[in-house]
Amino acid sequence: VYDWTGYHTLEETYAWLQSLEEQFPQYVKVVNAGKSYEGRDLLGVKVSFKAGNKAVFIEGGIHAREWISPATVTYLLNQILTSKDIAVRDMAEKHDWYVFPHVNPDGFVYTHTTDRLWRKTRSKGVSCYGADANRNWDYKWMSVGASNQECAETYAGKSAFSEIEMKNMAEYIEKEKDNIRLFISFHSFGQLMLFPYSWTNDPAPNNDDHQRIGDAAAAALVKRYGTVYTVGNSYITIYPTSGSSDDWVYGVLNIPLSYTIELRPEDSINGFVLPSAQIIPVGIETLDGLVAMVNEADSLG
Ligand code: 0X9
Ligand code: ZN
Repeated sequence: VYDWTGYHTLEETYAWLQSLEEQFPQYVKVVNAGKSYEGRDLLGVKVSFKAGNKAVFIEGGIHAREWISPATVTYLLNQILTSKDIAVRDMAEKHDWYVFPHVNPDGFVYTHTTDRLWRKTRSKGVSCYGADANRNWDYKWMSVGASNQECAETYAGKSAFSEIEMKNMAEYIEKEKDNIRLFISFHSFGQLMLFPYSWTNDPAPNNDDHQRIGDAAAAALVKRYGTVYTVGNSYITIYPTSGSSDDWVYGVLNIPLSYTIELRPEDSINGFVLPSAQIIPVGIETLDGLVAMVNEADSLG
């Protein structure tokens, strides 16, 4: 059975997504945003308990080695579908959910077969493979915090949306954008809740809303096990970047709330390899944060 006591392969998670559609045919639809460079599907699910809800879009796995991201994303999805907790049920059923655990499937498979610490996509270049999928989106592309060197870890790609996975995800999100109020991209690590902009230090128009909603989420999350998150705009709180998915959905699609959440650990010699015993605690505390984030966002109207 599919559970959260260990990390899963792409195949296992995709099979689990398919099984959800069979288990909850009235609420869950498997959706496919297209193919990856190596021909894998970009699978997600759309969850809708009733018509007329605004949606939350959850992106996972854009960086291949950050295994706690897809693990947490699937944990949250499972809770949205099965939790009996009143606050979770209320949040779940008042929103539609788009959940894509693996937007960089080729990279993820490569972390299982060959190099556990692979970050990028797997498109073939002249001397190296892959681009940083979180530098490849078509908004302020290559303006700051990205590299034009093919072999660099933050290589932005030959051009904006050169990576087929990001082009396909962007087209999918754009198609659904009128429905989407909140976008969340899960990464690791650092225990941060980041919001736009990341390409400039100028505050985004709704900086204070982003800060307040992020603070509410961090305050709820810390109560569970004492895990401290720092909340702030991306440019200052982590470092300047451009061409990231969160800035694109905010800056180009005008989706009003957009976060990048850097999960556990806070700091470590090898922070991308989080012991699997932490998947469930991370899931539990992150669900607390999500409930508070969504409630606070809803109170904005
Ligand atoms: O560099 C990144 O893409 C993120 N850090 S990671 O260690 N997971 O690679 C930080 C992204 C910060 N920028 C935005 N949120 N746009
Ligand atoms: Zn990342």
